[in-house]
Amino acid sequence: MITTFQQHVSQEQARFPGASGEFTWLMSGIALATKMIQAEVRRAGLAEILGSLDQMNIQGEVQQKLDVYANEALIHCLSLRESIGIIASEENEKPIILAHKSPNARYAIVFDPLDGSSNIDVAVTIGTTFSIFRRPDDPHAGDPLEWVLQPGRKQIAAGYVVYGSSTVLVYSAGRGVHGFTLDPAVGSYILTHENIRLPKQGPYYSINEAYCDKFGDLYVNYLKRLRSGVLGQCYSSRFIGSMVADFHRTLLRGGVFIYPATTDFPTGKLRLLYEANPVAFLAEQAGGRASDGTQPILDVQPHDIHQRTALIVGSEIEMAEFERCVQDCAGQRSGDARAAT
Ligand code: AFP
Repeated sequence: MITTFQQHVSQEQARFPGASGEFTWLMSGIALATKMIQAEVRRAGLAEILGSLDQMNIQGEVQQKLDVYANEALIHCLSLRESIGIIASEENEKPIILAHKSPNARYAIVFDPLDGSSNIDVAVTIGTTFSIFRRPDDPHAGDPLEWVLQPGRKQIAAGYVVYGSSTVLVYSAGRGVHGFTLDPAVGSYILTHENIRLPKQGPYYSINEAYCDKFGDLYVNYLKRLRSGVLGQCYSSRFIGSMVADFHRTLLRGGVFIYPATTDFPTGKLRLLYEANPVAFLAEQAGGRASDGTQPILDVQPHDIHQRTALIVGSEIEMAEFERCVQDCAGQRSGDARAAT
């Protein structure tokens, strides 16, 4: 028997007595929008939708036409859901405030409509990431931004869709991580990866190594240790340049994905809300870990919706080794400081 994404979400929701069905309805909005996006992605070369719009988005990046389409598809499909009080998109400077004052508005949703968009024109895997928060206890108090400026630990669900050799939706609502592959013949996401567990150790590390002169000794030493065989194996490297695709491989095969702070991006390049939080939630649900270099990503209190962060995410063994390197580095620094006094 096949299980569709819709059936799976409904079954999950049915476990909660008194659930209104609004969460299922919200997730169906994500499913619909991502099917629309994947249809455009598949036709990209044909539909003359390739290329840039020659305009900058809030992050100072050139917006791609597909970015704009993906953003509009998600906003359109989700803003019809009365249960959503606020939407924050990587593509919009400010959050879109919907019915946040209505008692029916119970959720905030944040998303990156098209992650890895510099890969669009070269037919490389890209994706959509999303995360969902419940409204704060007192939805009428204070700034509506409070709905989205919650630590990642408060996400009630998160996920992504990769538009690769197949289209795969991966999500967790706090009860394991599940993957669904789009069957283009019937237009439904079908459960293909039930209860995904991140392997304890994997064969790959994934980092843009061309920046090794731009990230600190901590990361240089960590990579050296991975290459040295100290973890009982030789590593191979993979880096696609679409975080969602790099994370998808890491989730299924194990290993570690790293985007450290660099001299160009001193606080990291990836966005905490749209990119790091959803993958950290999935990684922890699947038995892995995610850090910003100093603390678990999910414990970071955001102060800005477009805040950037460093991200190290992956399997238990590689993450434990990373933490060991952090401690060594701190020990080295305090030793150096003592020697200097
Ligand atoms: P784009 O959406 O501009 O392609 O950026 C993608 C991304 O934020 C993330 O998905 C990649 O992991 C990272 O950038 C790649 O950045 P570098 O090109 O600096 O390695």
